[in-house]
Amino acid sequence: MATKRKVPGIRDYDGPAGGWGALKATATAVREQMDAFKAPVTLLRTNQPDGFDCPGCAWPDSEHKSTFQFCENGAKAVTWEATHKRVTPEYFAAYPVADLLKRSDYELEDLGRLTHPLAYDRTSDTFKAIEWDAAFARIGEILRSLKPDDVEFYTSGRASNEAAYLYQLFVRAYGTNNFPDCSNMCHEATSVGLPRSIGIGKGTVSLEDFDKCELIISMGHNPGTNHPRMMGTLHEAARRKVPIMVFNPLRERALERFADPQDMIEMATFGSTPIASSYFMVKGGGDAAAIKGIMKALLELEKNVGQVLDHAFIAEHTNGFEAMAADLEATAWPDIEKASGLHQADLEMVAAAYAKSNATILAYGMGITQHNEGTANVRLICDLLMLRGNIGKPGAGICPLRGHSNVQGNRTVGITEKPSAAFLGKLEQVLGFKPPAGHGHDAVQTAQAMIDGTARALICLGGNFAVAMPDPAQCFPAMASLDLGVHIGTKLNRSHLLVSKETFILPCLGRTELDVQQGGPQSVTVEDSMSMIHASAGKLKPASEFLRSEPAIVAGIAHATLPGSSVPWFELVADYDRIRDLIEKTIPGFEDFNARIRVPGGFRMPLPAVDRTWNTPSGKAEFYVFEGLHEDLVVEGDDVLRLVTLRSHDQYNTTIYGLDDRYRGVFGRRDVLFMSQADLDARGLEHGDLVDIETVSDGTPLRYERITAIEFKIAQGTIGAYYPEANSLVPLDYLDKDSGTPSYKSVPVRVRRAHQ
Ligand SMILES: Nc1nc2c(c(=O)[nH]1)N[C@H]1C(S)=C(S)[C@@H](COP(=O)(O)OP(=O)(O)OC[C@H]3O[C@@H](n4cnc5c(=O)[nH]c(N)nc54)[C@H](O)[C@@H]3O)O[C@H]1N2
Ligand SMILES: Nc1nc2c(c(=O)[nH]1)N[C@H]1C(S)=C(S)[C@@H](COP(=O)(O)OP(=O)(O)OC[C@H]3O[C@@H](n4cnc5c(=O)[nH]c(N)nc54)[C@H](O)[C@@H]3O)O[C@H]1N2
Ligand SMILES: [Mo]
Repeated sequence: MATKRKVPGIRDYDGPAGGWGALKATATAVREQMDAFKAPVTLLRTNQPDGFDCPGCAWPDSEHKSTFQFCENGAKAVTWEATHKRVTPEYFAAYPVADLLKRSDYELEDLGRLTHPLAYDRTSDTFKAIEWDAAFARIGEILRSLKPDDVEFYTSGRASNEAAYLYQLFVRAYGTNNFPDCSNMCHEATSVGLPRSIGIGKGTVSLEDFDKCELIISMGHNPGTNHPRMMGTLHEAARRKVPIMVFNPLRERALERFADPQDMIEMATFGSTPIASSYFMVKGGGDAAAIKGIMKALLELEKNVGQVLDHAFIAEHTNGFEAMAADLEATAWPDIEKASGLHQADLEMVAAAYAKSNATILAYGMGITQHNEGTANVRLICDLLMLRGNIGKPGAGICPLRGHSNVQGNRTVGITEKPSAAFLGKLEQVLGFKPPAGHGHDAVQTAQAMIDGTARALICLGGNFAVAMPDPAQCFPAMASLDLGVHIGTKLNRSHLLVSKETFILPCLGRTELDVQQGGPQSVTVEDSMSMIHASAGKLKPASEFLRSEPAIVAGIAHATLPGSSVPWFELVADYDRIRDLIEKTIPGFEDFNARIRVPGGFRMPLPAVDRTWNTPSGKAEFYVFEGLHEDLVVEGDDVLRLVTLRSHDQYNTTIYGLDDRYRGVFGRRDVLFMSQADLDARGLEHGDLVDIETVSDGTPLRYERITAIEFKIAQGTIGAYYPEANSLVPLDYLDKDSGTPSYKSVPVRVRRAHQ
């Protein structure tokens, strides 16, 4: 083979993930963002019993009280928030919005922490400082003039339980259930699929289960980057010789080999540990076929060898086995192989390992949920686990890897566009107002209402709504057509700058900062991916004396919007124990809330499925029949490829910390398209060629032009590009109909050499 052409910024990455490279990257993050003497103390407070919850990911800690768990990307999240950089009113005076809009997402956030409440001034095209009370009064005035159902209330999953609860209370007292949230773009398929199968929309495993499991199957997630503390757990399991079987179209280095920075010997000897025992480069969107293949092989094993299925579990605890088995029987192996891109023998090998394991965990992420059939995918995973009784058994279970650090908690405390009648009844009983009963908008419906012109205002508790959503060509202008935009945030981002008729940026305290209210220093609570609730208390001096806490800002808006409200907004904010008392009174599972969060480590929310109690209409766990093999719209044509959009190692969703993606060998740039050698060859392309991408669909095609194709170990037929840049290729109506989750991982596209 000819030697590979040199492409600027693209190198092979030969080392393991983690190790000294991770320590070096942490040091760089500290050096660029923080005062060197403050950083060690801050980082050591992360995930300590009296410290703050890491704003990075939602992976739990061993009892939340172990010694500091090193995590490069957690350190980046912390230093990014605790940075010494500030973006002040003087800066805003000097740079009009038109100018700021020319900056990259990275440059915008790197301006530093917001320091003052700001209001947009159209005459000068700049943001100007405004008094808090004046901002609240004007926001309240506009909200009172609008129909509640014409206002959208977005939540990004960083908000604490206390902030989120108060926010939903305000929004429901105001009169709508329009609660688009980041969950709608993320694990909504989990929240919809799991209750149908096992009666609760949350994962069933705990950290202790990882100590007892005999097999781990990992599908569609990239923990080395997105849940780095999970790598410690996988590393331990691998050392216990637990087989780890990975399904991922890309070769992700951390899933292949990892050096644990906590492991002195490994660090001192430059050693590393292989993670995946087998790595299956499934096609993007091929997991459903792969799971059906594994289950088919399992049923064949049962027939030929016997004692493979957990018959007692199936008989006592489930419904629908026969129909599912009949569907598998009718599914042909050649079709499974074609749709998954994997060989029958490989899937049989997985089935054999699965049959041998007495306790299996299946962990998954966005590679499963962000497809047209994301909800069905989640249900197929339940099917697979249920065949061997792997739910409600020590060492076994389903492990959805949540995104934002408190996205699960936000849902628990009422951020949902589809509230239950029981919850609304409780709110009415305890708070004395009648909340609206109809379903509100989710994220895509919100964007659609903005585009149609029916939505008139967007209020955002965190996040970067327009940039996170598909199809910026439609979503960006829709922001500008609103009467009102309000953004509660820590750092400036593009959504703030897509100004509406009136726009306010309200700067809030971050997780790391000391939050003092009338009743003294406050702590908040969060819920991790394993349903553990614990307290989080920031200690740093706030980035500016003008910042307010999220609950205080919500209370300010609520008070100004609803003058006659029966809810004592300011009293609640004076002492967050009072918000927690209300949570306890209105949401099951929070008994003795204030007492229990004062115990280090916190407590676990009830998970009936763990005790094999199934809160489904039938009272049993439900097998599901996934019709056919395709997770996504089938588009004919030999030259059609599947685009998956991905996070780099140096980003947190729309927050870009830097331009490297070390483990994939990309440095100083993000304008690359990962392609297999075979797909390059088929188009007469070479590593490093400039290409154009175009969607294949009935409507007008979406385009991404002049991106550099690079050769990568990725399944043939699947290509990958970075999010959010590649959102220009995701159609807004291309989604999972059951959950409304955009199919960010399965866009049918064509790739051609770029026009010169
Ligand atoms: N540092 C950091 N941490 C984060 C985030 C971050 O951006 N940065 N984001 C947070 C959030 S909100 C979330 S939701 C999580 C996201 O965490 P992940 O779920 O890991 O998200 P992605 O990076 O989108 O990557 C998904 C993985 O799925 C693979 N994949 C893509 N399509 C398919 C498919 O069809 N099948 C299979 N089997 N695999 C596929 C990709 O190759 C990639 O390895 O991480 C959270 N933590
Ligand atoms: N193409 C494509 N698109 C995707 C995805 C994908 O995989 N591919 N993933 C989707 C997923 S899983 C998600 S979760 C969404 C993410 O969507 P969002 O949650 O909306 O986006 P973030 O980038 O996490 O939001 C970053 C902003 O949050 C604010 N912020 C940070 N910390 C705080 C805080 O403590 N309080 C407040 N109030 N604000 C704060 C800052 O102003 C920062 O600019 O994107 C989705 N979009
Ligand atoms: Mo997410």
